[in-house]
Amino acid sequence: SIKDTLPLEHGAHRIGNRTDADMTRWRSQRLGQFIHWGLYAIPGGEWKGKTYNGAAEWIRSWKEMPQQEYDNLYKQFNPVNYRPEEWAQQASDMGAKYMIITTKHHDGFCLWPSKYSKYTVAASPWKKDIIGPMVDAYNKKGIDVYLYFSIIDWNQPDWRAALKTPADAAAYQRFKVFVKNQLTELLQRYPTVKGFWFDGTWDDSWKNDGAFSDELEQYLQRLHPGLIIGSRLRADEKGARHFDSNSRLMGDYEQGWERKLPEKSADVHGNDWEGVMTIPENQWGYNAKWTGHIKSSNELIEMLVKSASLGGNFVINFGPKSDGTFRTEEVQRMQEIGHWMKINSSAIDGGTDAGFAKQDWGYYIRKSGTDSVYMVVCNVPVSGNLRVKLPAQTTLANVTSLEKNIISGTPELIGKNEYFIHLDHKSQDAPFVILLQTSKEN
Ligand code: FHN
Repeated sequence: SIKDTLPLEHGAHRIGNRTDADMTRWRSQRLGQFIHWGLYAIPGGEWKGKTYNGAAEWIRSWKEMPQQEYDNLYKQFNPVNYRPEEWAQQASDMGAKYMIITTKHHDGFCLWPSKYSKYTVAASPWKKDIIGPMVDAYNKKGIDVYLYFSIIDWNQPDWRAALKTPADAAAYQRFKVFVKNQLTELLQRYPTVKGFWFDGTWDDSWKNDGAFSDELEQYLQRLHPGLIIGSRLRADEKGARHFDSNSRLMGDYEQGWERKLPEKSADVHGNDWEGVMTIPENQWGYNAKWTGHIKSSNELIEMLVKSASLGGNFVINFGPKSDGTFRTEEVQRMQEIGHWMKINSSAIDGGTDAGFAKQDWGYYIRKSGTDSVYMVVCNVPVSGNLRVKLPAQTTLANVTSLEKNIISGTPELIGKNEYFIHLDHKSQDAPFVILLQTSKEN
């Protein structure tokens, strides 16, 4: 609920979603690939025989690992098997339409040879830029690239989580110049990128400087028209994040859906949104030992479907090994999701909330701006009957399944605007899709 009671200088500057071509494209894409890659892939969640229980990319904050040892890992960064064309090919085969790469995570190590830092790939045995060849390879496959950038930077002496003294304030002033320089550098080096994916913006130092993040966002979007920036970057002048103190979304889409998804359309308030998901529980960077529940391809497909049905994008995270290859579990999921997408992607691309009453068998997805509604069936009823209740004054004009031999006969009218679609066989090993063409009653 929008209160709109406070006059805000650094709150939301736009009401409603962006309607320009870049954001329309983002909205049609729906499936993305996230990649967390950096020095943390070298220890992979282990140090001197001990296992770190947190997220692998946070191992530097573990008391068992001396920070100095972490900060020297760059001397071992040498991904001799890094083949960006293969990465792009497998992302494309998975059906990803965009990707997000960690140019710099919280540790501050830059995967591009930044002229503003000594802690970059240039100082590693690999020496070469990682980002440029990646952007080129993915773009060649028609995949848009977004740059993840952490504001938290454990390597910069001027970075502060909080400003307690005048010296802190002076250091943070310098840090802000450094951030702006790096971001400008990234846009100049990689002009085809579509946006920044900001992270590490929760510290007091950042939250209490809403004026800076606001000016920075406007500056970046002037420099690179169309640039997409989610709601994690900014805080308003009262320190409210994502949504300003009048409950209006800041940034181009809601970026707070991390390892969780909305349940119903009311949860997203009509805003563009994106969910990011790990395959294991909370591991973004490479961890040699995945523990706990590991999501199957079908689970991830169901999450993708749910996201599209609620008008959002779904981004699956991968954490490559330090040599530049992907673990088999990840390769397998990319292939399985890709296999599913080859048959069913028309239900996902440009998908949005259908506005139909939810049914227990799964999710409805409307092809945006059309009368085509896809049913994605994730739970088959033992009766073999799929209930479809259309909105008032709507009739079912045509029903087809994207895979053959799924539907038996024609839909049975069982009530006003209500049907059973009968299944030919009930056993399925993956979600399946039925396309409904509806028309308005005269
Ligand atoms: O701390 C990070 C984490 O390592 C990872 O990068 C995720 C991705 O959304 N973001 C932060 C936690 O919110």
